[in-house]
Amino acid sequence: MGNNITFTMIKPDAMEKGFAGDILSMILKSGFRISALKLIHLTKNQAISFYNIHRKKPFFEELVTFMTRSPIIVAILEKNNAVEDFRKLIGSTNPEEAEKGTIRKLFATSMGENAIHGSDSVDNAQVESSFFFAGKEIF
Ligand code: 3AN
Repeated sequence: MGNNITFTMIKPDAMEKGFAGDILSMILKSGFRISALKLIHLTKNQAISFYNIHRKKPFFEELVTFMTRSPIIVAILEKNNAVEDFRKLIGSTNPEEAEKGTIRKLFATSMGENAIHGSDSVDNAQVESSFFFAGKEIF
């Protein structure tokens, strides 16, 4: 699949505020195709494992608590240059620095509660997609 897919999560803050529909609409209007999608409530172990690279960071515990707070939407998105284009669409990690019109500018509130995840590399897009989806769940 090369650089044609990215992985996303609509995070607890955005889900709780009812932004999922608007966010999915923006994603589709930006030319991404949804090739897998489901609603899940992350367990603590899943969150720890998914964010393993951040385990030494001071915000790690806060991140795990936040990500397990409410059900989230996880999805695989397909488009040419998906990883880079999706990072542009979601905006900077810090919503205050996110560009106008990006998902985080519109829907995120802070560095921690920043509404949405997007894979940061082509390799991670594959790893993260496989973390949540079996081959038969990807269309
Ligand atoms: P991004 O999601 O933009 O790739 P990363 O990979 O630096 O950002 O961070 C992963 C997640 O960790 C972020 N989405 C955010 O939820 C959380 N995070 C990052 N920095 C902070 C921070 N300073 N305080 C609280 N949470 C943070």
